[in-house]
Amino acid sequence: MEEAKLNSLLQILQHFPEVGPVKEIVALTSGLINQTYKVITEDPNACDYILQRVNHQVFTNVPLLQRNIELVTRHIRKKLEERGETDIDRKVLRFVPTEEVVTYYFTGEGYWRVCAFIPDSMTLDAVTPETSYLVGLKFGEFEAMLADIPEKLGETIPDFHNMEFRLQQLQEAVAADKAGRLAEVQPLVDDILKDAEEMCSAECLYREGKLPKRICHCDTKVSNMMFDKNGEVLCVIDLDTTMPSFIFSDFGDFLRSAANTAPEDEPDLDKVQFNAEVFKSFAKGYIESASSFLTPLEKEMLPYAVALFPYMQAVRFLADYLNGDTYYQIKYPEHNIVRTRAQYKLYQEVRKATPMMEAYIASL
Ligand code: GN1
Ligand code: MG
Repeated sequence: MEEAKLNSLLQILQHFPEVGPVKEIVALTSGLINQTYKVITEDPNACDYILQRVNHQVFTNVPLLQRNIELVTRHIRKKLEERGETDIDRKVLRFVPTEEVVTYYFTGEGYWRVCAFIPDSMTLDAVTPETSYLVGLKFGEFEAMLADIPEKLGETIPDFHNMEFRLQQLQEAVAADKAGRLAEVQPLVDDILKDAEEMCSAECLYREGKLPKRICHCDTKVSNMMFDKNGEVLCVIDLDTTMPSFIFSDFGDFLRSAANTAPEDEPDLDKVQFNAEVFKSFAKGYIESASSFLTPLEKEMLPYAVALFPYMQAVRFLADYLNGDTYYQIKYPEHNIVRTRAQYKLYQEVRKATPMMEAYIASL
């Protein structure tokens, strides 16, 4: 890392008095939205940290976002203490306060935060049916622990997983055709829009008072879960989108990455298949720990959730492609349309698997 960059990061760290003398700062590059660094301290017995700049173009209200995170982590910590858990700092994230006793520092240009790094932990890029059962248990438990949080959390990205809103954004992108790409993708747009009404059923049921919103993680991909060296699940990370949503968000978005046999941007559509074994073990774990709060309708609609997320992601990638790639970082010009096709293919595979999913959930 160049000297000037390092010095500016060290200067930011000065506002977090807990952080001791720093030995090294390493950039971590896996996230697409925030900038992330690992801060290694000089004292080998002292804590290391994760330093992050929160993207405030995407998360426009960082104080609200950090307030959500503080409330959520405090509530989970309390639950773990009440249960008599040991080693709690490995089971819930701990954000470090600034001298102003908030958990973010604004430099005038950007918002920064510091989180204690959990030693001997790792993330995974893929799951086996065995790990997805444990991850299912954990996500259900995460939601169950937050079911009685007394404070009201804000929406860090309003309408984030609102299918009607995402379709409206797509319709606007189609109408504007800013990048002149519509003609080339019109057949795909038509195919996707055919299922629009059906995919919005959660919003309709919500308006009819039949579906609740609960505190969900809303970014439950495989890589947002920490494991210890033995592969045991420790905790959920990346809490930026933790907010009120349908429980479909966590169930569906996890399987969108975990039960896809290919990456989310796989160009060879034959490789994009739905892994039924991962679905079954995740569903089993999730329903086990979420059964304390799930309503019969929520449970019955879990197969819909599995279809909803690749569908929503296809809609979001397609809108960004039509808008000229302004939201998602891309690695090549066609990236967003390749992603769209891969997510739409996964959606079609999930639809084919729906009778199997319904029968399996009914059997639990
Ligand atoms: C974004 O940056 P990352 O990978 O955590 C997006 C998710 C999408 C995902 C698709 C705030 O998440 O909603 O599912 O890309 N996050 C935001 O890979 O838009
Ligand atoms: Mg994220």
